[in-house]
Amino acid sequence: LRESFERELEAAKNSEAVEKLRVAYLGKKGSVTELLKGLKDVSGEQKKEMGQHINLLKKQVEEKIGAQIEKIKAAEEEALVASAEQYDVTLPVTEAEGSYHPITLVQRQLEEIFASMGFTIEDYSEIVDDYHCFEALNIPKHHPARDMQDTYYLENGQLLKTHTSAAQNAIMKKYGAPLRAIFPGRCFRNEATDACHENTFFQMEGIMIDKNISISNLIYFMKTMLSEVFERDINVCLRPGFFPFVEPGFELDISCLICGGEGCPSCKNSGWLELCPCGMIHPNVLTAGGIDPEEYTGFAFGLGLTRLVMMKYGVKDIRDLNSGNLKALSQFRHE
Ligand code: FA5
Repeated sequence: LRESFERELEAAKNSEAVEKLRVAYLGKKGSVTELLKGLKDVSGEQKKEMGQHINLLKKQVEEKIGAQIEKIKAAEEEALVASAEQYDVTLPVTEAEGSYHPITLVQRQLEEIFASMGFTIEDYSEIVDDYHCFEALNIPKHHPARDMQDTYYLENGQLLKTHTSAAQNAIMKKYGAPLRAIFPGRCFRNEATDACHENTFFQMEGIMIDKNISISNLIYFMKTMLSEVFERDINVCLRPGFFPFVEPGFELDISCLICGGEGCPSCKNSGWLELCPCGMIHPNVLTAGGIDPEEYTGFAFGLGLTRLVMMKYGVKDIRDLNSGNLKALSQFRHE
């Protein structure tokens, strides 16, 4: 039996053939299984001895089949790699198939708008520490405001940036005042997703610090940004909002452009979408950034970039933007 098994195993060149062999020897009615069943008719010492032999044979058959499967898998993978090598990546393409992601398109448009108003564009890490994400923003440890954002903590004690405000302190320290900067970035929050919430989304932060900056400057920049991005009139609602790093703070909502303000899943049936919280930078935050709040004031805003893209392009479900669905994304071709 052992000999015939080894012969057949040698001949089994693909996983299907090995599986057939496994069934033929180890399956319910397989030869080895039948041998084991036959033990019931043998008695005494002989039963013990035969039992040991058959079990050893069973173990060897199992091991050899396992090894053969590994060998075949490796050969199949190698064949796959070899066939991939047949593509000639140096051939010129007849037509470019790629397109920019709509978030990239809107981010670039915003960068242009703000650069034309004297803002610099800053980059910042996605992995940050507690100090930058919270403490430097006037959110001490155990402050209830930390519960406003469900944070992903890393094993080394650092965390994934929950908001672009996490870069404020470093940028203030880098440039001092006066200062105008925007910093787009990806944010992460451990929250349940729905049509207007993702666990990974983009924001774009902006800060402007100078002598005599007031709420009217803030309103002017918000209005300019929105009218240039949407290229049409939109309804905006500015209402008080609480964030420990601004005083006073505001929520800037826009009338939902998916339903025209009637209410739909994209705006949780309210007709409005929270888009760009903002406010006057809290003196404690300026101080932590090395800027004297007696001399300088400033505003900050945290634009929900992914939501802005939803509204601009009429994307009903925010999750579509992270889906990587090329068919859906390729409609946003850049002229
Ligand atoms: C903040 O993150 C503050 N850092 C914003 C800020 C900056 C306030 C500067 C004042 C001064 P909030 O958690 O509300 O605030 O998020 C800001 C915006 O990001 C929201 O209005 C929304 O448009 C977007 N946003 C927040 N959570 C999500 C999410 N889960 N999915 C998609 N967009 C989101």
